[in-house]
Amino acid sequence: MEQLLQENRVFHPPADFIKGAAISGMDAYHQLCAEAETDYDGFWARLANEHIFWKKPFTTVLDESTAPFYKWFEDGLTNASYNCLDLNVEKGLGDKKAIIFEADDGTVSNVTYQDLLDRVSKMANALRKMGIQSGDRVIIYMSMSIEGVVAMQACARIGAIHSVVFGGFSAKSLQERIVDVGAVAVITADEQLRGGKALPLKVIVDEAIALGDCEKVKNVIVYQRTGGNIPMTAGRDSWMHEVVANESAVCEPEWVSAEHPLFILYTSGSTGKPKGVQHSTGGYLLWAILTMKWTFDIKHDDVFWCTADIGWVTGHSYITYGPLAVGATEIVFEGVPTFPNAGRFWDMIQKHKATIFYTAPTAIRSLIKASSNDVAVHPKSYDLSSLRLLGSVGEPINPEAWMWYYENVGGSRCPIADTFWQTETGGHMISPLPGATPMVPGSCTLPLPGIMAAIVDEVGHDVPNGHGGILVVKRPWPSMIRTIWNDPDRFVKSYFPEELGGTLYLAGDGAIRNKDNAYFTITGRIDDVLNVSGHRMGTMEIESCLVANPLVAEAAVVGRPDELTGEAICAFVVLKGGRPTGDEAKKLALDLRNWVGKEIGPIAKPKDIRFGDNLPKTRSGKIMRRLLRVIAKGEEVTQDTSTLENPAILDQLKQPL
Ligand code: 6R9
Repeated sequence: MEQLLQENRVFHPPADFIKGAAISGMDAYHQLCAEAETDYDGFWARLANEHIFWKKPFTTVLDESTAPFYKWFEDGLTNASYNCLDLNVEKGLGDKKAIIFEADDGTVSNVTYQDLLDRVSKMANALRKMGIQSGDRVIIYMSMSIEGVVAMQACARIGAIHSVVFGGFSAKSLQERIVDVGAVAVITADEQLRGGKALPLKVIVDEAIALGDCEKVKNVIVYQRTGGNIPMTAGRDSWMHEVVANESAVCEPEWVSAEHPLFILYTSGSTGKPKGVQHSTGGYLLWAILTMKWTFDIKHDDVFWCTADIGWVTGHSYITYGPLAVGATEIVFEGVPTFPNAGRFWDMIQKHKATIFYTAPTAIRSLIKASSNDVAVHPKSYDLSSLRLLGSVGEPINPEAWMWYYENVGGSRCPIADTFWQTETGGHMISPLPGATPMVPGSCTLPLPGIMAAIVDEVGHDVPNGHGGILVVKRPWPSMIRTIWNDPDRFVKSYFPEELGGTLYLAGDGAIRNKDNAYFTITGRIDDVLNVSGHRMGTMEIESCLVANPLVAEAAVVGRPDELTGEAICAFVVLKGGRPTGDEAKKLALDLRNWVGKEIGPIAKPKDIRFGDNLPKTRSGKIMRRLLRVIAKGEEVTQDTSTLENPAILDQLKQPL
């Protein structure tokens, strides 16, 4: 154990993997990095010409004239859906399986590239018939399904900008996004099935629209998943199967500038409301393709499985766009990893002969726990010999979980790509390359070729290896965030802060590079963003929600380390009616948890709630979160509390309910 935590074990990629890999060996990696260093524009132009179909070729590569609003390949015309579907059919892959869909109950259905092209074209024609045009925004509020991918691709085909909202989000969260993005249509399903239970979707869309300011929404298109009884509003709502029924399977794509927005995806920032991260078409797609080839070493015969939801960026880049753009066969899974039992992932890998498996540390940790005393759901009870590569994403993977994943899932033969990236980066930034980079458990190793990642201090100066600092990217890259929808000032302030000189992209994570090999290790967020089970949440969002409850006077939210979910949410709450105790406190804590679940979504529910007569504040009235973090961890406060106005409050807050 000691040994593992010191991270001094190095795992080399297997020789036969190196032989066939897209980037084969460290020399090949260094060569690509050198090409980018020597001629940055030339490097990206070469790759964009080799990997993307351009209806009209670009003549400019990187335009920095309005930095940090960078533009890439701007006068080139392309279409993401054409690159993902038509191109593969034209290459003769029409009969190849594009998606193997496994439903919650285990039912399997397959679609080929030709099927998918037909379905996307019909849906795109239907959207056009509703008057939806290039540049219009469409909200997609669906669970994992072929139809979800079809909806996204259909938007891309006609140049409409999709904004997918995770199916677990509340009516309020959905409404805020509908309003902020100015959506003209919502695509949803009657209900979703997860873990054997039917959960509402369409009813939540109705609730969201009823909250107001959604007048722009002229159409709600409903995929019939369960056949559950749901209300339909005449003149606004229609069934997906009905609107596509008589449409042609031929749909001319909208040829858009490489800079045309492909999607907007909301994510948590450190303060205020969620940010609508806007991505481009050309640069984004280029990186989705390249990382499929470089990080995942995707080959014609691979069966690729990314377990993410389409509501997260991982589902965009590594379900809807990347795998299809490279003509791969991929698995799309509707359900949850623990239903009907915690062997579901292993059973599916065995059944579908998955070769590449990409999941999150939180899932790995929960499956380690579930299989520790139940051999039936342990990976060793399944035939996982089809696997050749594993991936991890969403949060740091601790060395113990890495080792378990490597040995038990990968049979000590599969490299692990620990991919560090963000909603804002569009695709992988720092990751081992499976046919090149020697791996160290817990380290995401080295930046991908062309990604100028570095570690700096608070004023933007480089720090030497071995010293912790702030993770930045020094040069713009094609798949980077273009702006925050409706809020360009916030884009500049959040990602290119003055304090760092205004030209460095600030990721929001702390990191350190190893002295010997310059490997990166991510040490966690430097802002007030929590990472719970790989999901980003702002402490402010949860605090505002708690304070919006009529009983609550004040609230402070912090994270504490949690074995399963990485971080857990702890809320310190002051009630208007005074501090409750005993059963009353327990009941109120439950009510507040449910309140947050209803207002934001179940993943935002605080794990711990503590009540106090007050919160620890400085004399100038600032809540001292560093003290709350210590208390949340259950540790003794040894820090200086001399600036605290009301030190006695700490003892009160230490007491669990
Ligand atoms: C893709 C995605 C981004 C934040 C990021 C960081 C954390 C993601 C990680 C990782 C360590 C990794 N993160 N991958 N930390 N190692 N391999 O997760 O996007 O939801 O925007 O979250 O997640 O803190 O800043 P997103």
